[in-house]
Amino acid sequence: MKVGLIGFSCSGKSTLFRSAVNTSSKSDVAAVSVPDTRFDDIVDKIKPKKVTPVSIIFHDDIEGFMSQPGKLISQRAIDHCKKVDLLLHVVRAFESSSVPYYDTVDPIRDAQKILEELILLDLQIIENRFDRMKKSPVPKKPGSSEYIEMNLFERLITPLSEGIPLRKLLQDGNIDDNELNILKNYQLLSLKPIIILFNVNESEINTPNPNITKYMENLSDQGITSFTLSACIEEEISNLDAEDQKEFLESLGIQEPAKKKVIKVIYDDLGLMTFYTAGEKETRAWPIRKGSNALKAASTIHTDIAKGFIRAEIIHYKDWENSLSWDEAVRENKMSLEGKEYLMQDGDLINIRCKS
Ligand SMILES: Nc1nc2c(ncn2[C@@H]2O[C@H](COP(=O)(O)OP(=O)(O)O)[C@@H](O)[C@H]2O)c(=O)[nH]1
Ligand SMILES: [Mg+2]
Repeated sequence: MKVGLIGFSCSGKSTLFRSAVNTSSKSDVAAVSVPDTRFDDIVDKIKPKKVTPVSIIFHDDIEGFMSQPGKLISQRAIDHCKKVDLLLHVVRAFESSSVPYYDTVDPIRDAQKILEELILLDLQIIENRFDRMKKSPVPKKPGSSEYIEMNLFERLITPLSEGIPLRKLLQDGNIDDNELNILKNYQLLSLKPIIILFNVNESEINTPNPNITKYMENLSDQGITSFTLSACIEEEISNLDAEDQKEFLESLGIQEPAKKKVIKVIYDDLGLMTFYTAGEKETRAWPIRKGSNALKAASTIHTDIAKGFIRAEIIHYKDWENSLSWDEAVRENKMSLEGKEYLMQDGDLINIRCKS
């Protein structure tokens, strides 16, 4: 799972990137572990030799938007957006005379500009493809994939021209699974989940500007989650040890760093949940799409395990929580034996019986 930070230059992307990945290195790609108290508890009890939490790969955008005069997004920035699964748009909402900006600070304008630009880029691709298909002399048999694609693209032009992102059309059930598979070939940007982070003045983290709050409600109606945070404060927090962090958060009147909340939402927006394999050699948390079955979980672990699948032993974390070990939970009848079609639940611990 790749997450790409996007936004105008000097909006605070790299500051946030450093605070999320806890590094001062110059690399623009880094893995971040997903905070998970259930996993911490499992590891605490099992004390395995190796611990592997779920991680998300963050990609900073070194260049930022508006790096070319007259062009909102450079080809490099477009390619950066295409290669990730979720866009994290950092919007400048802090004032600073020492940090230059391309224009006055106007967070709503910037957030809106980028949302519109992503739609326009998709519209161009879809219109071009539709025109080419329409002009092509090859007949398109009703029911063929070309036929479905041409009809789909024709249908998408109007809503995109009206500023409706593909993400919303999908959410509202206007794109079916078959059509979604076609769209996936085109790396369309308004189809990707997006989260907007308003990087506000340090004094405003608990009392954001009412215009921003109102706009955030508007975004929420469109199915877009947004947060206000201060990149500078996040960076300060990430440089403190656990004890000092707690004190600092209390002094700011906040419970947890924004980073934690944002990672949770990223995970949710990507449609993911977690299952665990709790071994003494290695205890690992695995991400899986919500609605996946036990066979999918097996293939996430290893294709050979999926091939030899016999049964899945499942104990849900809630049932496992008060047991000291897997064996004890089994003795207490907390384990169920499930087949390939069993629908995995967020928090399942799994052990797969398979032919080797
Ligand atoms: N006052 C203030 N300055 C910030 C904040 N976030 C970033 N900056 C400063 O803005 C400048 C640009 O930040 P950077 O993270 O490099 O922005 P990027 O171009 O979007 O990657 C740096 O000097 C940061 O210290 C903030 O929340 N408040
Ligand atoms: Mg940067």
